[in-house]
Amino acid sequence: MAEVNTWDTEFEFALEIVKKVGEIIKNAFLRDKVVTEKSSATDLVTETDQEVERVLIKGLENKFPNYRFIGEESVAGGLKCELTHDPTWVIDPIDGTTNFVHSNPHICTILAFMVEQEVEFSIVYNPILDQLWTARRGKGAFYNGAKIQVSSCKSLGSAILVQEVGSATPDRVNMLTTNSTTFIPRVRSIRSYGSAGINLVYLAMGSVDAYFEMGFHIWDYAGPSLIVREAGGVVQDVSGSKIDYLARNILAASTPELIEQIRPNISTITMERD
Ligand code: LIP
Repeated sequence: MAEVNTWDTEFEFALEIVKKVGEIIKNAFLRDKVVTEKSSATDLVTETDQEVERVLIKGLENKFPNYRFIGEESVAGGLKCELTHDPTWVIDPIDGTTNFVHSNPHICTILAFMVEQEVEFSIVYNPILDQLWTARRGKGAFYNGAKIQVSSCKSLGSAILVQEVGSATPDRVNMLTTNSTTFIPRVRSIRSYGSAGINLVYLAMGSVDAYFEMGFHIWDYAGPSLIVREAGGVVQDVSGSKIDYLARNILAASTPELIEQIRPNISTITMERD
């Protein structure tokens, strides 16, 4: 029988390089940033995002010359977002760029490794607070080396739900307003950390109980969704189907009971696929 590849070398190397680029982010964190608007004034990129992505791609490419890349800033620069069955690094150099611009520490680098369109392992690192979350398929989820698990929350009335403004297009603002009207009276409270990666790893470690978002991209949610799953959480498409990494949406919760109380009440928008 053929031996199953556990991608140990890739995982160890990825951990090292994510920590290394954390130094670049840390050094720039309290300084003035060079900021450019991408699709709108609520969709930003800094020179540090671009530098971190360049350093990650160069380092990973030197070590593993045959693997493909999907990187947030490379796609913003005009490259196609193409997910094939080949081994692929999926990169968000700084998730929570608006937080970074404002020197707000809820940021992270997200690095996912996908093979056959499934996430094999995932690394989420907040270099400012030195917080590291990792998961490998079938091997559990970890925060700074300790195994983590989602909360046991089953009732919406006892749940903390995460909602994000994201890039505030008129249709997203409408959707958020409708969903706020629906959910604020039904949940214990709402949080918004400004980074999809942080939202999902907080869910994985039981700090919040549920989260849904529409309009973001594969680099924001593919990697961290494995961490939620490996921590025992449920991750699916907002329509209730299997998660689709190019469909730009996610519904994640600590228990199936919560998912069932949330999904039928979500107001959705139609989006172009990645
Ligand atoms: C952002 C997020 C945020 C989400 C935005 C956006 P960026 O990523 O993680 O939580 O709401 O849609 O994608 O641009 O900071 O890497």
